[in-house]
Amino acid sequence: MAIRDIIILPDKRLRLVSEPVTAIDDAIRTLVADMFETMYDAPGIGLAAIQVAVPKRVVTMDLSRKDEEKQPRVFINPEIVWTSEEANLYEEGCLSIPEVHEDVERPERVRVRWTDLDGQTREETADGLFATCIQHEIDHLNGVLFIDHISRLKRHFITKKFTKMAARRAAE
Ligand code: GNR
Ligand code: NI
Repeated sequence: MAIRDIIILPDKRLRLVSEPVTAIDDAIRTLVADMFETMYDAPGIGLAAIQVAVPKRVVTMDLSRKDEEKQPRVFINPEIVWTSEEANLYEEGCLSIPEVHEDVERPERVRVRWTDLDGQTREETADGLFATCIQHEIDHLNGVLFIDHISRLKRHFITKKFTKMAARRAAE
């Protein structure tokens, strides 16, 4: 297993639409193991494969708290098959946009269908943090970031700040 580098804004790869997984092979199992190691190290509660520069539809998640037992979950080719009418505001962050936190409005509950590591199709209705996180991660698989859901003005200044920081790093 290995901790992989997390790509950050304005890396254009974050805008790729990830490809479906067609076979759960050793490459996918290694990717998932590395994603967990990377996610726990960060630390984060979710991670999409594109954040470690792999454009495949794979998500890892663990919503357990520090004082609880770990609850690692893997979502392969996840899809939202239903969303509630009611919306919810949640302050989101993203490992690819470090130190930025903004309120995002999303459907409060979603029904999610995915494939697990054994190749089984699963379905569950998510609410609370699970609903927020799975929508955030599925957005990543489609090249969408949480800043796309906030005001243009805020998005503009966040993007500008990260573009400037990248230019400064490149000039060193
Ligand atoms: O670690 C993370 N925390 C978080 C908090 C609120 C809403 C979404 C998230 S996901 C984020 C990790 C991440 O960037 N996943 O893509
Ligand atoms: Ni994210």
